[in-house]
This record gives sequence, C-alpha cells and structure tokens, in this order.
Amino acid sequence: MSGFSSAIAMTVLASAAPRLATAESEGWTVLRITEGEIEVNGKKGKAYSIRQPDGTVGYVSTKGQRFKVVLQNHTKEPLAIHWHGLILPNGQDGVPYVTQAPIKPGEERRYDFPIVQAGTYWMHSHFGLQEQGMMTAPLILKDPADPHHGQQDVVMLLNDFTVRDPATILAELQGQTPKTEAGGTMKMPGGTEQSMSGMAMGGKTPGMDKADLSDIKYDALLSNRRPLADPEVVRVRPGQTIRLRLIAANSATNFFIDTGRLDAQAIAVDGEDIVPLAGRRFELAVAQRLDLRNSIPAGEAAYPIRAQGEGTNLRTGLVLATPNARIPTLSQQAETIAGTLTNAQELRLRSAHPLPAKPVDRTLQVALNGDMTRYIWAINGQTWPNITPLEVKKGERVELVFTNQTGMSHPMHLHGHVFQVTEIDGQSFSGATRDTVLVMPRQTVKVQFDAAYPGYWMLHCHILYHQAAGMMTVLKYEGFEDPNYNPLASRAEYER
Ligand SMILES: [Cu+2]
Repeated sequence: MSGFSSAIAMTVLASAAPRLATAESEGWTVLRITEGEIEVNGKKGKAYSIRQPDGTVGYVSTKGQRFKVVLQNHTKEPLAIHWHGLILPNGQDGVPYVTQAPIKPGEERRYDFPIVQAGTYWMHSHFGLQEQGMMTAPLILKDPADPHHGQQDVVMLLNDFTVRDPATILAELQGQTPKTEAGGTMKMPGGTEQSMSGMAMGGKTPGMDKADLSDIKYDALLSNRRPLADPEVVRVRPGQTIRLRLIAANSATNFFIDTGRLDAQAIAVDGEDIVPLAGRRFELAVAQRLDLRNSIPAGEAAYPIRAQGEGTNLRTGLVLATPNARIPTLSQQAETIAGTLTNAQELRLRSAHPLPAKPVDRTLQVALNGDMTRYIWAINGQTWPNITPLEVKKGERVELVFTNQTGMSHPMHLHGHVFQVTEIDGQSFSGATRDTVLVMPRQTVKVQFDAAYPGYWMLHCHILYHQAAGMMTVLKYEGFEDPNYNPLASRAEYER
C-alpha cells in the first residue's frame, strides 16, 4: 500500500501536459486515472481516482453530443476502462485482450463516439481486480428533451471498501496460497474442460448449501467515498424536486436502498426509463443503477438516504438537508442484518419503452454454475478465458435464458446492449430494459434484445470475484473479426 507515489504521477502529468492542453481545446475531456488511498474509520485502503484536471469526478455529457474522452494512465499498472451500459462501437468498449490492448502506465487512449443514450451509467476498470480499489466513477448522460431537465441531480456512487489486497482475497476464496512477488503461484482456476466435467452443480456441493449471501467481509460501505459516520450532505430546498442517481459501483455487495421518511418514485433503472414505481425501500444489485425522483417536503429537515448491504448490518448513505436543518449523527451499523434481495422488485418493473413485439429468432442458454468449495464460477460449464463464444447474427431478436444452478445470486451484465427482462421463473411480463439483471439461486430469468451492434461483447457476472474466477464469456456476432481478441492473454492480468 506504500507505493502510491505522487512523484511518479506528477512526472507523467508533466510530460503529458502539452498534449493535454491541445486535447481540451479540441473539445476532448481528459480523464486522469491516479493511484491513492483513503482512510475510512481509521483504516487505510486503496483508492484509485478517475478525475478531470479540474478535479471533477467522472464524466457528464448530453445525448446527441459526442463522447470524446482522453483517458490517461497515471498509475504504475496497465489498465482498461469500460463504459458500463453504453451503446458504443465495439472497439471502444474497454475490455483488455478482447476489444483493446491494456493502456500502459504513462499512456493515453482516445474514445470518440456519438452519445445515443441518456441516463445514469458508470465507468470502471475491466482489468484484473482494480475495480475493488475503486477504479470507478459516475458517467451521467443528460437528455435535453427530458421535461425535468435542469432539476437538481444528486449522484450517489456506492463502493464496498476493504483494506485488504483483492488478490489475497481471491486467493483465499480459492483456497490457494497468496501469490508472491517473485513466484506468481496463483493460477486462474479451472480452465480446462476436463476440470469442469467433474464440477458439482446444483446443491450437491456442501459449501453451496450455506447461506451464500456474500463472500467477503468488508470494512465499510461508502457513498461517494464517504462512510455514513461522515456523510456527504447535499443541500436541498423545501418544495424542490431532485433526481437521485444511485450507482452500485461496488465489487460484491447487493444493496437495499432506504429513503427513510422521504417518498420516492423510481423512474429509471440502468439508465432506462421505467413506469414510475413509488416506494421508500428498493433493491439494487451489483453494477445496477436506480434513479429516484424525490420531492422535498415543506419545512426544515434532513433526509438520510441509506444503502444497507445484503447479508450484513453495514450501511452507507448521504444526507439531503434543507438549509437550516440539523444533520443527525448516523450509525454505520444497522440494528439488524439485511436478508437477501428477492427480485420481487424486478417483477414489478415495467419498461417505459419496451422492445417492439417480434418473435425470437435465437435462444441462447446461459447456465450459471460452478463449484463453491473450490470457488470456481462458470457459464455453461466453461470458465474464462477457456470459453466458446455464444454466437448471434445481426438483425436477430435474441433471447438469453439464465438458469442459476448455484447457491449464490449473480448480477449478469451484457456489454454494449440494452435487454428487456421478459420472464422470471415462468412468469412472463414486459419488464424493465436494462444492462444488468440479478439471477437469484435456482432462478430462471429470460431477457431479450435486438442484435444490432456487431462485435465481441462480454457477458459476465458482475461480482468481481466470480468474474475473476471464471464466470465470464463472450457474445460474438457472426462474421465479426477483431484483431485484439485474444482472451488467453488475459490470464496475465491475474498472474502479475
Ligand atoms: Cu456471480
């Protein structure tokens, strides 16, 4: 943890300065990725940052404009940043060894494509385990045609915080000796068809019968990088309407969102509008986003917005407060341990813009399986990078059938597309359009999308340690070729 040398970062910055000035004058937004650490409740842990030169965290732009970003790596490691939820050219999707080579220390990479969406998105490393070190930031796209355009936005980016090295966490989960600097004793798990054939599925593995809510004990949960003991306070006015943009930018924690005494309308999930759903308690799985519209009541008051982790009493949050409100002291520990998400909310969500009715041209089975005792996670019995891509053809209506044969829930994310949730455990409905859907243990979830964007698109569990332990594959368009596609090279990410 000691090596976050600002001197190195400054040197790189200095050499990049002339280019940087040019880039900004040409309408580019520079995003600098730096290493660092933060102290939470007296404990220090890793904290990368993704900021513009003026300190702005992440990126905000508008539908109809161009996404023009110069990404600069001021860290000492290679990296790659994925623009989560965006519809974009495949080559700019930010997946190392699949759509691009990693960005080396001191290097920069340019991204330039039209912004065709509006909503709450985020960016995160898709390289190794950097996401756990909070190489994450908001990516907000506004819609000038939105009747509520211009109202106050409050972004609430959630992270799960650990002081431990994520490589050690993964090695321990897999029952392996942590890697050493010299040796690299850690290997990618499974990997061969042979090892997977003996894999215990369903509830047959003893370890999978435990209440597998969460693999990892976190030191804290953070909202905009602050613990609930020292929360961000956002000033609001009585009578004002605000849009709260919640982003589960964390590595392994599903959340219950609690708006306390403040009524809320859920208006979008994963950037996509839904038929408004009123409530005060909402489910939010890893990598998902939830937009809430809140009307601040008359009178002075403080309104904590809290997020409690599934299977833990840890919680985080921020406070909306009118100008003269007293800010309450908030405990990071809830009185009770939260249970499990249920997907009951998912069944109630209705897309405001459902897919046009069309027969399904192709159904792809996506079985989620693995071996909890050995901590191997798989899709259709295969572990990344030893996978056979799922194939689609441009123009097809594609259905994905997720069947979860494991004892843990998996938030499944498809890159570069928006899908509609159409069925959960036999119950059909015109569900939300989104990019990440939670599949509960033993559950079958069906989604549909139109195959309109040729490329190699990742399909994976967004729990970082499941992804790293193999639960990742690729959706490939027939006839699409990509010179960067070399998944076997991605082993190196974990062997460094
Ligand atoms: Cu998973």
